[in-house]
Amino acid sequence: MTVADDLEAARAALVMINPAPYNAEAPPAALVGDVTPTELHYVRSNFAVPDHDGTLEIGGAVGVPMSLTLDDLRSLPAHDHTVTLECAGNGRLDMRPLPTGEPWGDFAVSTARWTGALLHEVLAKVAPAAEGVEVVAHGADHGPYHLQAILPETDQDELTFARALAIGEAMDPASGILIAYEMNGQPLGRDHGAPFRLIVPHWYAVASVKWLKRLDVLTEPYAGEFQTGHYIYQWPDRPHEPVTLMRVRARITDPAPGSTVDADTCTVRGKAWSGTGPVVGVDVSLTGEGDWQPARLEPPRGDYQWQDWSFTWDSIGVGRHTLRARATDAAGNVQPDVPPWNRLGYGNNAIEVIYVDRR
Ligand SMILES: Nc1nc2c(c(=O)[nH]1)N[C@H]1C(S)=C(S)[C@@H](COP(=O)(O)O)O[C@H]1N2
Ligand SMILES: [Mo]
Repeated sequence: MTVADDLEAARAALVMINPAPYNAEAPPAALVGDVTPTELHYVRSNFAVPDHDGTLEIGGAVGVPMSLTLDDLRSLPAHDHTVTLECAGNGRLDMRPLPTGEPWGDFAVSTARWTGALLHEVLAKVAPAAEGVEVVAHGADHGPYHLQAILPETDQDELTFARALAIGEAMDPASGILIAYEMNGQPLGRDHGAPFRLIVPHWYAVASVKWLKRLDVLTEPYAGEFQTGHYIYQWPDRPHEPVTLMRVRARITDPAPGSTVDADTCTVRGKAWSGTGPVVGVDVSLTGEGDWQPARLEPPRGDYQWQDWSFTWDSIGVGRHTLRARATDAAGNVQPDVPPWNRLGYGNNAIEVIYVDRR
């Protein structure tokens, strides 16, 4: 099988947003289970799928620079983390005026079981210098970035995807960051970052650098295009802020939007997640106004993944109904009614509204 066939098969079940670079949403079925089947996991790439030579170079301000292979990573203790990834641009299409950027609907979110070595254990081997402030991760992907760069100093003819994390976060065992080489028990596929990638739980997925090629410890903050140009909330009325943790959000997975229910009772189901969470409450409204009623929320099955919720909807009258679901997290964050508009269209966690008819 050629590489092209391989990718084609891997992409067959997704909803394409852009053929090149390939960007595709998950179908609604991706949100039903605890874990999204690999072939239903959304894909977001800024450049074409790159070749990767199979090594990870680690350097910069470190005592012991290293080059690691997949086998080297596999020889370290393996950890499984089930992680919900959401693109910061998910829901961009719902913002007005419409921001520039990939036109994502609401399905650039999925959950997979990732297996790999812990980033902090790998970094401990290279002995980061005391003056280190950030770790920058470079992907193997690169290419022209014409008409897209925000920073004037960006090389628009040849740019590489790179993102930095604070060294404290990268070295903290509690952050759960993986250099992952398996997804749902299989070697990583090419669209998802083969042979290995970062998985940074709780953050918008831009932090989870695919096709990981280099890690460098820096003594000055990193200011590349994907760090300080893109992935910045450009608020209309307050200072710009970097995109970091996923904002609290609930989705309704059942009934489907626009569907018809036959009985006068039905179970409404969905998912909820937050990077500043866990989610501590989901409320449902049947009026389109306030009147929030508590849903039943399942406890988190892990530290980094979405939670299930359900709500018994009784005495459904014949006709059209609006259904809304709103999540609140442990930090007290609650979803807004209206998307928090920003120029590049990130972080839309507005309350979902669907319509359902009772026959
Ligand atoms: N090297 C590299 N890593 C990357 C990206 C990229 O363009 N290049 N895109 C990021 C963004 S914006 C998202 S949302 C996630 C998507 O991961 P997935 O395609 O496995 O769902 O990868 C992140 N990692
Ligand atoms: Mo993203």
